[in-house]
Amino acid sequence: MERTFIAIKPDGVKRGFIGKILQRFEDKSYKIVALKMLNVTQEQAKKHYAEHEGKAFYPSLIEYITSGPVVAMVLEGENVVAGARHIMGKTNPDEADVGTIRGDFAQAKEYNIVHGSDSVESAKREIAIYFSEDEMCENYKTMLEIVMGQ
Ligand code: IDP
Ligand code: MG
Repeated sequence: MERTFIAIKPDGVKRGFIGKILQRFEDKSYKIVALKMLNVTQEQAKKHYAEHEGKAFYPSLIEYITSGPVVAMVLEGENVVAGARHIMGKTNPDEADVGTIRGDFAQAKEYNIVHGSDSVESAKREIAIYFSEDEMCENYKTMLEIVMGQ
């Protein structure tokens, strides 16, 4: 089963959207396999956003993601990487559809309130930056798994 890494960014936490954002993913019946609140360190931020190093927005991106606590999670489900990004909406909230998290709750690309891995490979890499193996809680069944007999 596919896994992805999601983070509610500091603006999402400060604006009080933890519950609403979690609800969107729970509504889709993705399984929450790990969940925690943490202050992202400089080291974690630089690893996470290594692909953007050198770009004009990189310094402010590192400042933004380390500006307050984030809520980090690992979600599991069928095609969850693409599905979660669909629920999040486009990077630029101006272009994100209404009904998506960014479309509904964000205005600017710089403050787009949520992160989601863009591929299965990125997900593996990002999960390892924020979680250890013993923080994974997969040994329970969601209602969907029970209904599907999984
Ligand atoms: P993604 O978060 O949708 O995968 P990426 O292109 O990977 O988008 O960019 C990572 C993050 O960097 C974005 O979520 C956003 O916070 C920030 N970002 C991306 N492009 C810009 C930009 O042009 N200006 C300012 N910030 C940006
Ligand atoms: Mg990205």
